[in-house]
Amino acid sequence: NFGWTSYHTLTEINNWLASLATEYPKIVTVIDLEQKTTEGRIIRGVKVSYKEGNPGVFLETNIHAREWITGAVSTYILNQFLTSQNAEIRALAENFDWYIFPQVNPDGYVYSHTSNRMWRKTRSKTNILCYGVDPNRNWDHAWMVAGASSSPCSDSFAGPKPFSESETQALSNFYRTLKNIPIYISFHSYSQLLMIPFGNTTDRLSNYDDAVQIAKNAAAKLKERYGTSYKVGNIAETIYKASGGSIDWIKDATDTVFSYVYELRDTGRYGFNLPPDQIIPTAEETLDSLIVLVNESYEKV
Ligand code: 0X9
Ligand code: ZN
Repeated sequence: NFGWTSYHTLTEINNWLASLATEYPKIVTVIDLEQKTTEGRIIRGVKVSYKEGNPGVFLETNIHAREWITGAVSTYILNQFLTSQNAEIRALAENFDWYIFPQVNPDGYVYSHTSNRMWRKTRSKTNILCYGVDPNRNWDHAWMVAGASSSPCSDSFAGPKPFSESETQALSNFYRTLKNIPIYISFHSYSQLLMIPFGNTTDRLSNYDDAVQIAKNAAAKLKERYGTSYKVGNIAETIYKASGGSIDWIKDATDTVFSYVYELRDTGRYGFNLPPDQIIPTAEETLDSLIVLVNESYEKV
């Protein structure tokens, strides 16, 4: 049975997503992206829609394979949207159409289970010695401009060209087919940060003041439950310069008004190996913050 006291395999997650569509046929639709991964796997997400005409929110998680907490938190949130009796969670679930893709780098995720727990990248072969491209350096925005490597053996290898990866192609091509998605959110780990574009420059977005204020309000809400502190700001000034990330392309190349990236727990004690007993508390506090982040962002669209 699916739960949040341990981390799940890709197969368990994909089967669980399919089971939701059976259990909630009027609300949940499985979305298998048209393009498969390098190793031929399906990239599966769901759309949760309670009514016609809702604005959309897109949630992308685990683009970096080893960041297991991110996919665990997005499935927890998805489950809450379907089962919670809390009024604020119900409103968030029912007043937006949610596109939730828990595992957008399935090959890497499988590899992080079977071979190397610390695997980050995709599993494409650009070099005989070293596999994989950093899928969060591969999007076609300021590609290879900052904090990205042209060496196939590097963990931040941006790829031979923008959108070289099946996975970033699959996701960006699908995203372009969607309409009315004012908000995009990506979960990474770890560091406890909540950031806005861009990764290549500290230049301010036209809606920088709103985005930062909203993110600060969301981080304040997050802290209320367990005291977890998050830092807020532009990517380049908060973590480091890093270009070619998903939220930057989404903000620059599509009509999406607000895009955010979380770096979930912790700050380094366990790092990517966050113990499974922290899945539920991390998910609860993150969902607390999302209620603020999404509602306040939508007011400013
Ligand atoms: O380096 C990254 O891609 C992210 N940090 S992580 O430790 N999870 O790898 C930061 C993402 C910043 N986002 C963009 N550069 N768009
Ligand atoms: Zn990451």
